[in-house]
Formats: sequence, structure tokens, C-alpha cells
Amino acid sequence: MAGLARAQANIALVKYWGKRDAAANLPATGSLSLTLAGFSTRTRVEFEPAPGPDLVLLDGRPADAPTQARVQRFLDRVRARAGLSGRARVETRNTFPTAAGLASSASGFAALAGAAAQAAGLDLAPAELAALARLGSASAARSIYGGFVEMDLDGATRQLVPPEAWDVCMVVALTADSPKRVSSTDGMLQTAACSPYYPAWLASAPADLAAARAAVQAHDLAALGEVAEASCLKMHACALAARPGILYWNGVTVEVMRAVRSHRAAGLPVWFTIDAGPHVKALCAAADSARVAAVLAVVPGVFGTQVATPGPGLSLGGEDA
Ligand code: 2P0
Repeated sequence: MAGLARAQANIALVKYWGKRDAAANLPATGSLSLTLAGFSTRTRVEFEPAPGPDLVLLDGRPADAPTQARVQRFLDRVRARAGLSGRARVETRNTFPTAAGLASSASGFAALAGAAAQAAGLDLAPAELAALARLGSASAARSIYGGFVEMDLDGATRQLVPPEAWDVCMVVALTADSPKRVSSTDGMLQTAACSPYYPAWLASAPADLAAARAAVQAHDLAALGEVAEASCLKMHACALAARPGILYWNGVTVEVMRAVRSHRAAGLPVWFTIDAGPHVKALCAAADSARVAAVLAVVPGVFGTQVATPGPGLSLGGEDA
């Protein structure tokens, strides 16, 4: 039996960076994200009776060895739970560049969890799908839900505000077209092991999460933007202070950050966040999104902008990938 699922990327406004328990993939900090419409992964999984290595196709091509191994480990958990032993055929397609800091592992493992559970005949509630997705990638648990989503230290994930309830946007400014060099998992493990700022990062995260939660519940964009920029800069400062330092930005990243701040000073309400890659995501009101996209598109070195509205959570079934 085949399983089909679609999930969207999410962008953290309060960042997860560090693991409390690597084996269970539990985060060391809570996080809060916005699931985006349009940045989606569509995945089809089919388990065959015969044993053997899984076949993993990304956008029609066999996945590289580390991705193949990571997907296989994830599917082993699904097989163990469902009592299956055959190999799987996985076909997955993204509507955005993979592994460039656009959270493809979040939409990827959320869609894989949904499709694999369905293919294995497991009937899982959203909370169980989130727990399964988390084992693939912690941020994937947040993509099970739409809109604004919080994940706590136990990995439990819940929707705070549905996508249609608040007219905000994320404008993604693309600053590079090559894959990132340090994966999020490696980057956060190295940060935890070597950064002298890591204890301060952990100690200050709960206050950021509480401030962001309150801002989301009050639909207070300025308060949310302020804490989002602070959480982003703190995460990157912490990673930069590892030995060797982890630098996800390029020069254009910095110029976009400066542009966001100068336009904000001039009266345009916009705030930035950056993940484990060089792209910048700008948070603004939906009514300002065209203007924000226009001012970021002309920053030298930016080769594209995309406006994303709040999007839905995981959907199961539908047409073939
Ligand atoms: C986040 N990131 O909260 C943070 C901010 C990137 C920067 O979660 O090791 O791919 O697979 O659990 O989820 C990206 O890390 O890491 C991430 P694993 P994941 O969105």
C-alpha cells in the first residue's frame, strides 16, 4: 500500500539550537515557528514485501548517501512499529531549493512521517505524527501543524494561532544557490560542545519563547519581530563562538540584515530571521509584503525573493507525487 503526504516548511522565530537528548532528538530549547504556504514537500512511500535497501528519490534522482542513510534509519523505526520488514520506495519533491537553509528537512521529514505511517497502515493522531517526525528532524514536528506553532522541551508540539487568523508574511530573500556546508545537526552539536556562549543561550531561551508566545497570541507584530531578531542573532552568535566558529552567513546576508534595519528605521515594519544557511527571511504584515519584497530584491547580490503567507499543516492522501 502506498502513502502520500504533503507538508510545508516552517521558519522558527524563536530558534531551536542544541539537543537535550540526541538519541531521542529532543531539543535543548523550546521553539516557535510559522509554517509557510507554498514551500512544500510532497512524498510518496510504498513498502514492498521483499527486503533490501530502500530506494530514495529526491526530485527524481537518487538521494546522496547521507540522506539515504538518514531516511533509511527513519523508515526502520516505522517498520519496527508496524511489524514490516520489506524495502521501501520513497519519491519526494520539493518546491524550493533543498539543503540551502530553507528548512527542507522540516517539510521533508513531516511529509515522510505522514506518507510512511500511511503506507505502513499506522493510523496516527497529529501528536503522534509530530513525535514520529521529530525523530527525523526536530523542526519537522512543527510542520505537522499550520500557522504559528510551539514546540516544548519534551518535543510536544501545538498550534498557537491558525494560518488564516493573522495576516502576516515571510519574505524570503535568496542570497546563494549552493548547498550549506555545515548541517544543522552538526552545527548545533558543535555549538553545544565548544561554544562558551551555549549556557547563556540555554538560560535565556525560555524568556524569548514566553515573549514570542504572548506576542503571537496578542497579534503584536512589533513585539514578535523584536524577539525573533534577538533569538536569531543570539543563535548565530552562539554558533560563531564555537571552535572552529560556524558561519552560516555570506556578505549578502549581512547586507539584507542591514537593509531590513534601515527600512524599519525609516518606518517600514519588518524584522529578519536567518536559519542554518545564508538566506534571510523577513517578517512583516501581509499588507507590506510587496514593498518588503521590492526593497530586498534590490539589495546587491540578492537573486530572488519569494513571499510566503502562513500555511497549513500536514495533509495526507491526494494525487501521486
Ligand atoms: C529551527 N533550525 O528552530 C532551527 C533554527 C535551524 C536554525 O531546526 O538535528 O534540521 O534534524 O533535529 O530540525 C534545523 O535543524 O535539526 C533547525 P535536527 P533540524 O528551525
